[in-house]
Amino acid sequence: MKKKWWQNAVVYQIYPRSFQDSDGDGIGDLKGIIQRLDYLEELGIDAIWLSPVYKSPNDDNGYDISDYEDIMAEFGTMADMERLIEEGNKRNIKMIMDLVVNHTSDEHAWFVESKKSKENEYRDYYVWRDGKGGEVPNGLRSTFSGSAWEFDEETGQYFLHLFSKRQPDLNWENEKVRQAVYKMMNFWIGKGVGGFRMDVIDLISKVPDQEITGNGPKLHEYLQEMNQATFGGKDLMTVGETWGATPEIAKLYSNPERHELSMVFQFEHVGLDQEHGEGKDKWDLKPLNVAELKKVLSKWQVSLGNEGWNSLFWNNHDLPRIVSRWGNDTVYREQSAKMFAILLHMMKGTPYIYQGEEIGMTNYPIKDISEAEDIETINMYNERLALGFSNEELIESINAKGRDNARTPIQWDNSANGGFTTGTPWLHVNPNYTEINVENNLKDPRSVFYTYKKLIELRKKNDLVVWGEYELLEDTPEEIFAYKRTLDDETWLVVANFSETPTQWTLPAEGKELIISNYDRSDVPTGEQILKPYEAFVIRI
Ligand code: TEU
Repeated sequence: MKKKWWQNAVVYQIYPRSFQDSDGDGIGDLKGIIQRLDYLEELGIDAIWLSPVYKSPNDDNGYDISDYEDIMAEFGTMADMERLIEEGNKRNIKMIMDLVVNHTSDEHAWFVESKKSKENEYRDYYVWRDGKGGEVPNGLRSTFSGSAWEFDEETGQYFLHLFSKRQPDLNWENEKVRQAVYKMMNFWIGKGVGGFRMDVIDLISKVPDQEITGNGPKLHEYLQEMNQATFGGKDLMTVGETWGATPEIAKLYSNPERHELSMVFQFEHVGLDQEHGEGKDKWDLKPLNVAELKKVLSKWQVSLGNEGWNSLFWNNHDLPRIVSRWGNDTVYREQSAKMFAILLHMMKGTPYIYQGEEIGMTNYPIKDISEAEDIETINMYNERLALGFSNEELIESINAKGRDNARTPIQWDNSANGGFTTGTPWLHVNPNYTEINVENNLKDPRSVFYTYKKLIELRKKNDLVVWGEYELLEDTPEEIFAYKRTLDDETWLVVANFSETPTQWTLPAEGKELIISNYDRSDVPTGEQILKPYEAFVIRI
């Protein structure tokens, strides 16, 4: 495989609304991001995945775009955006744009036209169907609750929306839609961006009448067409969000010979703490089984081989904070946060850090639904309440899985609102900002931040981290997650105690050098060990 810049890169995701406010309106903005670029340079990242910054009525915080070639007024102007790209490039930080093209906002000019009449030249930009016997066309459901079909009084037809009813799905069958998207992508490429993160890209080819929405028949054809028309041959990075990917499907996207994407986000590990089956989804909680996690992550590590590339992540703006989810966000917060960092960043693939993860930020538990901002959460709450679920169990699910958990403002220092804004923040700031914040992390050489920084450095300095073979050690106590990375004649052993009880284990080889650890250790671990709560280390063996 020909080596690419993004194969030894580390990407940092910014959710602009919650990153840094520069003008006191309580909403993060582009100038705020520019102010913090030096901090990100200090961390050592190579690229920023910027959640959507385009013009949007914010029904889904920017994932409902009304103009792809304009900037959301709350975030700034196109001139600010150009400066952000330039200031990033000066620091070798590329801007990866969020490409949300499965749907637009209902305020996008295309949809405004499309709604006007059945004969309108933009009618076919979206998916319109007649009802069946006065009912919706079929049983397709929206991810944000309820039917995926919405009736339009004026023209007497239903339009498809796999997300909110203010996010109508584009009709990718229409060649004009595809060409308009490619033109817009080239507009951004012309501005010097480093690539694209493609929102729910596995949904773009669908056969709505057969209720096929994911992994549709023309998906890969469209991606090859897009590649040719836009970023192909341009050394840009692309990552597709693909909830429905298996390793075999991931190879279709990311095998360089197929000329589609650099890599995809797969979500198999993300689903391990939910019940599966009819009517069940992420809100139906189940405890994580560590053995399953080891199996799933290891499967992805080995199965892509040279025919694809992995992305590595615990967190994003849709997922709860990992330290609260599968670690311990009170007594062992720092230890478990560092354990997750070590486990993930020593794997093969491109790691993604979600803003605040690098300082060990935690979930924000709400007491009442009135505190929720996220449309997915609010719709689910109303739907399930009507179905007879209790308020208590719904709040429990929301606190475990709700998207607001990851969206609380970044805690920069211990001044009011964690230094995020001088105004009223759009979403509650976690009160633990007085303790957990960037300033405290930067002052303390033992902080979570410096573990991330060191892990990034290790990746830059050691080909083994980027290219080494991965091998899971099967013969361990269940809560010990241990794997080897090997390149040529060098082998590193990564060991993590995925539990808050001390666990005994005898290392399978002699430790020769301690590479990194999350407890202060002056020795090189070797022989029998009693691993402390969430203890993790990497040794050369
Ligand atoms: O997410 C896709 C998606 O399916 C999520 O809604 C996901 O299922 C859910 O949050 C997990 O519970 C992408 C974006 O990342 C998300 O923020 C958007 O809301 C969504 O697409 C629609 O654009």
